[in-house]
Amino acid sequence: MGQNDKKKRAAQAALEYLRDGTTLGVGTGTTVDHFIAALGARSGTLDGVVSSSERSTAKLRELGIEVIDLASVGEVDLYVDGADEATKHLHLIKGGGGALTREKILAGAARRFVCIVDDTKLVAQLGHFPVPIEVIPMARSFVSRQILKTGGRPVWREGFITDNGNHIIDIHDWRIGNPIELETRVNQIPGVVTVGIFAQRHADVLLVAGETEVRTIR
Ligand code: A5P
Repeated sequence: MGQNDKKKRAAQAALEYLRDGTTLGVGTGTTVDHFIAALGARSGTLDGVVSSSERSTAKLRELGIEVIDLASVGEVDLYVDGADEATKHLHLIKGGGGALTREKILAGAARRFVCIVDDTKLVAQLGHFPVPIEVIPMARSFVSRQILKTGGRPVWREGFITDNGNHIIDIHDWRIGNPIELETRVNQIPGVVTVGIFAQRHADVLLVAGETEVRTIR
């Protein structure tokens, strides 16, 4: 079974967490695209859908699903999103697609965060996948210099502008022994909007699709 089929399976498994009247947050990425496609028929039973990116909003609207503002509901019952790396402690790296800021807001605003991945993304320690950081454009070089002091190698994602009008720096070569500590440290650098380490607010449930089954890690 290919990676895309596994992504689809993980996405389908997340449907079981939907209830009638759920206010749903929808993440971003190719795994979530499968979730959005599978959502179609179920969307009428939901109370509202909040999106984490312009990309997901467009896909939801294509299916005739209305998208509401987080500001109008304050919280969501359930947030479903993918990840670039995940550990059995439910810590994640996210933001490969550049939507990390709105994703982190939705994760924070969610009563339950269900993360859907294929088994190639399950790792013992985070950091093989470069960690995205969204920065205010004028702070890009300053933040990069601060990151060098932490042992990371910052690479500007040139030409990419986030939905919020900011830039992304991808941090290579970080060995992330303590994700909560590193997330906290990076959050304190002026100019950082969001770091793609999701450890303080980690997933509540991780659905990992393998060759034969979807494993649930809580
Ligand atoms: C988007 O910004 C990311 O956080 C995605 O959730 C993550 O990159 C997973 O993407 P795929 O499902 O496309 O692998």
